[in-house]
Amino acid sequence: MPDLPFIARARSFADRIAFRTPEVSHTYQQLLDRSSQIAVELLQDQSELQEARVALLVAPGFEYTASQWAIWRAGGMKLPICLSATESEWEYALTDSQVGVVIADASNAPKIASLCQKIGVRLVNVSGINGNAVKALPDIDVNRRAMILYTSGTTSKPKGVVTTHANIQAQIESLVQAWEWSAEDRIPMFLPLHHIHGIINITGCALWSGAVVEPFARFEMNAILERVRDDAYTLFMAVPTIYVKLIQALEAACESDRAAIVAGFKKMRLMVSGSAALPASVHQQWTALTGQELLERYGMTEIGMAISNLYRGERRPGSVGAPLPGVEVRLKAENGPVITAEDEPGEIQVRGATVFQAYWNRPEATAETFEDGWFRTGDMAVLERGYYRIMGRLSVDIIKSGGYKLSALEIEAALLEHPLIAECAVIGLPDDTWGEAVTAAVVLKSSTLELAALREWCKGRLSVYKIPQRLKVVTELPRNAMGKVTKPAVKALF
Ligand code: MCA
Ligand code: AMP
Repeated sequence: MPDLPFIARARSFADRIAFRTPEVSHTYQQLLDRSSQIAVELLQDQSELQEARVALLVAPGFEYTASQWAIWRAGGMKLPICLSATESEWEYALTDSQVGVVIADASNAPKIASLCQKIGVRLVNVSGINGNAVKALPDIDVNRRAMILYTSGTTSKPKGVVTTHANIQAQIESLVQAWEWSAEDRIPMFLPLHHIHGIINITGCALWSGAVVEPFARFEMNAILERVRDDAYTLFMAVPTIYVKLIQALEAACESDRAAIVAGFKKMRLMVSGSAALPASVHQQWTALTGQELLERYGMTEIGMAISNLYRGERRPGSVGAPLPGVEVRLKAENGPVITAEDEPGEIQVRGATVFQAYWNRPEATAETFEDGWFRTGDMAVLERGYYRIMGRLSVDIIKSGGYKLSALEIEAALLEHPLIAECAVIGLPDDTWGEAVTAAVVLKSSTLELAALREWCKGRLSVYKIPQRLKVVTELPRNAMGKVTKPAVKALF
């Protein structure tokens, strides 16, 4: 059987640079060699991992991707976990997916060592692997399961989204075609690598194309802007919050700095925004500042990217564009017909090779989310002059903040552990920087509760982006006749 396609492609780019940092560059050949070395360590005396789950807690860059490729080449399923998550969030993902091995780098291994010991999982410190790879690696079919990504939804705890190698390849090929990726491209990678924006749209497409990735540990604005000034990039992909922060930075910069940075942005061949709604005003401000027309696109963990404005064609502020190559999109009225007319809102439903296989160990949830073979996104949209415009979500319990999808129910469950909180309702309120701000209305058992104290208490219990930004103490939560909290009425309290 031939190599997995991404490996075969990497061989064809062997001498090209895959990753570049200020200190060191690594070629595609080095990526192949290192991944084979790590794969041998993962395999030990097994001939292949047979879809065993291997979690990845490695900083973005060469070692992260070498580890990812190692898992795949050894026949495992990759479970990337959030570097800044709390221990209980890690424990949930590791136990729910029945992970057998955690790969961590030297700086992260100590942080997860005691958890690995507690739940009986093998911890591999990737930084310590330096043997020569001598073992033949197994043949892996593209229809094998490759990845689990945990995504928040309408249930309190996140669900594991399972994709095959074929799904991942379809997601990458669609974007490579639509946005005309080539081996001449150079892109910064500063988004977290436990979500598809970073994994598929940036790193996956770049390495499929033979392009150069410059990894950053996080959104290190000053370092990234230095490289923009150097004309280091042809492409740039980010969430709306980052464009808001860049606009603020450019407006605050002195004339000469601003001119130098703007010149770098101007030269790029494409700048993309996604993961959350890009306000038309931000789109227009960015064009006014840099001359670049952002290309907005729409996607979801379960389906990769589905809809995009055109690379060569109209980029309409406030719209997400038309279906991407290989992706079928329809709008459907709830319990009603498929909508074929323009200007009539409906739920976005998606079909195609890009669509995930199942939620990990949740057959009912998987079945519920498909209708006649179409994946139900839970997002409402309307078709206007050939382009889709997102109108909102069907569930009030899903919050998008800084590009992260959060479950209000998960945050409520955590807040109810607070000794003073008797009841609570969590909502997302519009926020100019974060898209939505996590906001809590609480009924107390006694005493008072300040936002600062609540935020302090949440640290270590919830990831930073889940911690409420706004708080209101109320004597009772608004409820309907059935006694259920009405979230629109909760929003009206603020
Ligand atoms: C952090 N802070 C926040 C939030 N996050 N405040 C309000 N709301 C938030 N969501 C606060 C911190 O507590 C801290 O406060 C301060 O902001 C700086 O935190 P830090 O984490 O350092 O911020 P940052 O580095 O500037 O991060 C902002 C970010 C990051 C770069 C936008 O959130 C990010 O990388 N988001 C992207 C997530 C992503 O990739 N999503 C794609 C999912 P203090 O200073 O007081 O301590 S995939 C997806 O959605 C689909 C498939 C798709 O379509 O792509
Ligand atoms: P995730 O679960 O993190 O994959 O987030 C997917 C969700 O992000 C989608 O269901 C949408 O609600 C939202 N989303 C992604 N891109 C856009 C966009 N361009 N405009 C509005 N919402 C978006």
